[in-house]
Amino acid sequence: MDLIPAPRHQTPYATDDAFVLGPETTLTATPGAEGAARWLRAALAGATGLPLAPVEPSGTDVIRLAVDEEVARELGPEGYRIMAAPDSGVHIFGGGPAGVFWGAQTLRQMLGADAFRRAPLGEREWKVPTCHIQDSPRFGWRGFMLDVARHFMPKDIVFRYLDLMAAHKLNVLHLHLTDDQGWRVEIRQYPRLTEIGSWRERTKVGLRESPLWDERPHGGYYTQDDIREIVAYATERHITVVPEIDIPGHSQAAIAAYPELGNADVIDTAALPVLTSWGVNPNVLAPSDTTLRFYENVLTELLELFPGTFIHIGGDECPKEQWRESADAQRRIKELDLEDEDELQSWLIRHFDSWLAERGRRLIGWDEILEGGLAPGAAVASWRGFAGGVAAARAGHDVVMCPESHVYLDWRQSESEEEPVPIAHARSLEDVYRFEPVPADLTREEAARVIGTQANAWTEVMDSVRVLDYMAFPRLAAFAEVAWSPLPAPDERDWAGFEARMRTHYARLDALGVEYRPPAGPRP
Ligand code: TNX
Repeated sequence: MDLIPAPRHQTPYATDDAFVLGPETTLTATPGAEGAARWLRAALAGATGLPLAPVEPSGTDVIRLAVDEEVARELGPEGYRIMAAPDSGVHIFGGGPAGVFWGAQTLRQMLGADAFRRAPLGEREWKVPTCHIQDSPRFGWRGFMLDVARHFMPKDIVFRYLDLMAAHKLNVLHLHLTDDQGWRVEIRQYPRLTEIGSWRERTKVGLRESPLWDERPHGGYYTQDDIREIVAYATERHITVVPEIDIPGHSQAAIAAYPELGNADVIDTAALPVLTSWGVNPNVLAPSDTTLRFYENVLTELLELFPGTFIHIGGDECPKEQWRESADAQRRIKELDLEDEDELQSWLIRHFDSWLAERGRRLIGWDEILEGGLAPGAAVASWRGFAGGVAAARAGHDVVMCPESHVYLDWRQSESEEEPVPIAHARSLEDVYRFEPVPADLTREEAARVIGTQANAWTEVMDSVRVLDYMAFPRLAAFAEVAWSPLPAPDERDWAGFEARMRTHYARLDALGVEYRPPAGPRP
């Protein structure tokens, strides 16, 4: 069956002794399992052409979906159990609605690669091998970050990736919505954020010496209704969408729209365009009351759109030169009795930490938010290696491990010159498969602070879904197994076994039309 991610327990299976789906097969769901049943019926109706009617089951020609208390106790809300046999049908018991849904995803994989197509190929036999599966995730946060700021990804790409995430049992979509090069979400109170901030003049696709030019302006944004639609689509798939509004660095698109947000006593902020180059940018937000009120208002609108607990406020790569030169910023440091500019950034982050906490939400930020003192309720996304995450876990903070060294999907996949323009060094599929999110030197208690892991797709070098597919897959499949399955230590992982299962998985990705990097390299 070659399931990916691998389930916790799976009995040997028999394809010659299988439950066969037919025109009479019914699909039933008890309360709590209807959502998964709706998804499964729609997903399989495309490929199989079978009605899978939701009528009361008669006999054993049935797929039953149910929420089950015993499974909840033993495997948690995301856990599930599948029992399949020709004489009893298929049973999917989930610990909660999410567990039933992940079980339904597993069932689709059990049916074979053609179950991933959108329309039937003709007569086919749809077999569910006789077996018993028991499964539950290792981490609660199994994330994928999509940078829609550097290159805007229209919402159909987001829906596509939500489907791909669900197929791999990933459950957090982190949308990087703002950066120097673009602002991608409608804010009613500040229309210039999208009127001005969502478009830029032509930019280089790639870094420094790259000869590639994208000879046209680039832009786009999501309306608030688009966001509601994305969040609803994600929710149906048990995926939480975490929005990121990056402050106080990576904010030039916002300053281009509202120059009063920048350090106007240091530079002419009114002359700043939406940035057309990449990298770390000195033009950062002023640490002023104007900035605080502005972002409180932005976040107020975002809280209406994104119901999840966590709001990401960035915090990465904020050069402090302008704050050092700004009389206003220096006055603020004195007033607040702070040591330096790092503490000033920390003060800004703390402000939003308590602002969010008062509204029942939690702040998450990149590991730079540790510098100058971590806000009390903050969770940390550790990207510059593991050290930030380790320090945060030791200080009792929740951590999402996403070190660039292992899970940055904009890094090349081999040293071959023929790889598409990448950001940095080679990180192969095997490197990702051997990624261990919890450093061995953490105590049990500290390790429990690592609430999950995330793979990040920064899109400076990805200007289309084709390049995104190539960079994300197959590595995202290996990452999903790291996030979901209880794998042994990196050196003991069964890489050959994973590669063998991937052969079946490539056929699934082919059926879905994913343009993954071929295992033989850029030119197979
Ligand atoms: C660093 S990761 C950044 C991003 C870039 C990325 C490229 C992080 C928090 N900041 O702005 O896109 O490197 O790999």
